[in-house]
Amino acid sequence: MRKRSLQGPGPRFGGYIRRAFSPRKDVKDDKLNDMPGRIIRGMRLHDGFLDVEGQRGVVDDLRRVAQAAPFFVPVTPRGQKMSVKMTAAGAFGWITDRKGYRYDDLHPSGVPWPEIPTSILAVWRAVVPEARAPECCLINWYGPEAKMGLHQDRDEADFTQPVVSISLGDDALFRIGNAERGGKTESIWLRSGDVAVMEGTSRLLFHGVDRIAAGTSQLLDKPGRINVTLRVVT
Ligand SMILES: O=C(O)CCC(=O)C(=O)O
Repeated sequence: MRKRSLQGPGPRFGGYIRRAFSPRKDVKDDKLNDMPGRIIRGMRLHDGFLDVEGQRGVVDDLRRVAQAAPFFVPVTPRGQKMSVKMTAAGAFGWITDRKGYRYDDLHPSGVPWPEIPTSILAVWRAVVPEARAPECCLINWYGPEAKMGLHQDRDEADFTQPVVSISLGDDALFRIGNAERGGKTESIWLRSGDVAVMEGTSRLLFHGVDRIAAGTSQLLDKPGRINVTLRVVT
């Protein structure tokens, strides 16, 4: 399939990924292990993984993706509009409409998805160096009122492969639950530049976003949040 190249001015592998990980003072019970990042229910959270320059670079690259593959309002199989807008890059985009949840190799307008920007691939390689290359870079736009219900990421074929999530813009209250629906959940604030990895025991945990704290970040040109999730699909 023909793919348009949408890379920015070039990889910024040098300084934009923070090498010094300092746990936040507001975070209690940090359980650090041999890789940087703290563990919450098996999910690895790299606080402040991207510095502001790195975040801006990723946002610029995402603007180019959205020019080629515009954000759309997804509709659940029951016909309910989701509150986030979505687009994607990579070989596949995740979509939902009356026909169901699925990966598709075309944007709903019929054009192929753009390539995953190198600035985003660099994050994947840094945090999950052993994993296969991501095939989907799902991009969610949260306006101030948007949220995402508790769900599992399970439309992929190989659950041994991780899901990597990058937060940009306003803070989000992220809820993480269990491998089955129900039971106790835990909530944490995800902030701009944070990177979360769900793999192993956390790969199939229910998770969602309860709310956005509008105006907590100046990264984007309006209140809201972008979340990027990278997945291996096949
Ligand atoms: O916005 C987030 O942090 C989570 C996004 C998510 O759960 C998803 O795209 O499946």
